[in-house]
Amino acid sequence: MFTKILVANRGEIALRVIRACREMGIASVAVYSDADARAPHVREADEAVRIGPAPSAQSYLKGDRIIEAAKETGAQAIHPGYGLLSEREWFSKAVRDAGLAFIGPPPEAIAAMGSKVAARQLAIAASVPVVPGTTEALRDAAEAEEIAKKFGYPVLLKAAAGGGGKGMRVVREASEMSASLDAARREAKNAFGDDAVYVEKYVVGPRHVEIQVLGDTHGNMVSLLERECSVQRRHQKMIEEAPSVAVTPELRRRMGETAVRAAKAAGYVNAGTCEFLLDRDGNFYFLEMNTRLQVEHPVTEFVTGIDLVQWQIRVAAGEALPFRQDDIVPRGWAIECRITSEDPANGFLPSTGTVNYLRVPSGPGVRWDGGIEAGSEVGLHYDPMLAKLIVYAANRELAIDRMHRALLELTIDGIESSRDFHLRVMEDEEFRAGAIEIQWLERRLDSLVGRAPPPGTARLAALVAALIADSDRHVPRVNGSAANGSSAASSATPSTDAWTRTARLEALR
Ligand code: MV4
Repeated sequence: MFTKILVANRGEIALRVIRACREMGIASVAVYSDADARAPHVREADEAVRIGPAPSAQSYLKGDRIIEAAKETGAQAIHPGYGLLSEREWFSKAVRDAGLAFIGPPPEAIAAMGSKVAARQLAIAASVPVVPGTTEALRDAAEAEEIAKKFGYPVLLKAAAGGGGKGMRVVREASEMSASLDAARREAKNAFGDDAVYVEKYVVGPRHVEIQVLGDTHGNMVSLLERECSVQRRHQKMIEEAPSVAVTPELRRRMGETAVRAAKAAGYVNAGTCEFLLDRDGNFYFLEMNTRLQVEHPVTEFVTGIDLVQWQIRVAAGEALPFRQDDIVPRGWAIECRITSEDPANGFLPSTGTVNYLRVPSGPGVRWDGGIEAGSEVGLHYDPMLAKLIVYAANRELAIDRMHRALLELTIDGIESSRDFHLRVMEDEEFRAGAIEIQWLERRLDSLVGRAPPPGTARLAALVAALIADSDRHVPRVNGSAANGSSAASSATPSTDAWTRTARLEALR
């Protein structure tokens, strides 16, 4: 086993990896930019190395500098976390070439899944179901119309070099094809420098369900079951859960086998995730594979009882997985809310400032994976995700109630956050019924963040009522009656001193 690991990341995921190292008796090395000199991950690691100025391009993306830091400190392995260098084929290779272990997949597996079209072709070759369509670049609108006629409208034009939804266009009838193809081509060219576009049948109203896989260097690969990630906005996930209300034991088995087959076809080792669309009839289609540890891995850890980061480390050190597929059974329900420094009431505008007060939820079944503390500066250099709040309970209803309670315990002062938005979702009848799909959040956003009264409504409403009654009592009297004419009602209100009024105002704020 390794005795020292360098963590090539920041924020909550760096802390997550450092915690796993500490539990395993492995020393950890943090790296940091100037903006993070006093960040929690730097303090919690056993050692820390400064790698450059605040911008990621001059610090956390400097792979060579990070590999150098690993050698200087005597680390034998590098954990890349997610984002940043985690899915760069060259970095996985450079780490290996430096004689260090990359705690993630080999460069060949990253390359095999890196291009969406290559992944689609690999899936087809491995009899993994994909959405019906082509993989060849379309020549012109006439060809596109011919193919669309075969599959039936609506169809979806996708950029061959694509990802993140760029260069995607839904085409509902033949008359729209020519203009949509031009638009998709233009967008693809701008985003990827490649205007190749292909066509798929458009899946209407699907869920985004993904399967976690874990493989070792001895040829063992297991499915660690599904996560439901449909609650997303502009391809940014907001809430994830495990298991999925839409997945039966039989579907779980088939999706798991399929994901393992896709991963094996790519020569995959370590933790990875196969993304699927699951349609209303229970058909599933492979979309792509994420060749990293994902943000939402904790929900899988809760329902499987398996520590994914510890197993990533063991697998990278050459250990064989001790569990068989039959051992992996979901137990209970887990939900994760991403706490971001975005203002839901303002179109999710990024918010910056100093966290001057932080109250972190705790109690039964609550896990806080955070990267901030009181005093943290939140700027625009890095991802707006501040923390993840994850809860675990016996079933979905109890998990939602528990998440609601945990969110009520959360206070972040100094910056706007997604906290109130998550409270609203936990109170939402459709969400509680599990009636979610990939368009659900964007369809419901206005009613969730609109002018409706704020969450925790009953208690707040009582406070507002008390305040109004109170202010009535203190309205200057004109001609012996309250200026607003409410003297009869207010005279029944018990008197309240200035200190209590201030406290109530604070609570409201
Ligand atoms: C689709 C689709 C419907 N039909 N393909 C979006 C990003 C890219 N990775 C694949 N995406 C989609 N492909 C067909 N044939 C709908 C989406 C999609 C989506 C997929 C997963 C999670 C969120 C999404 C949000 C919008 C669209």
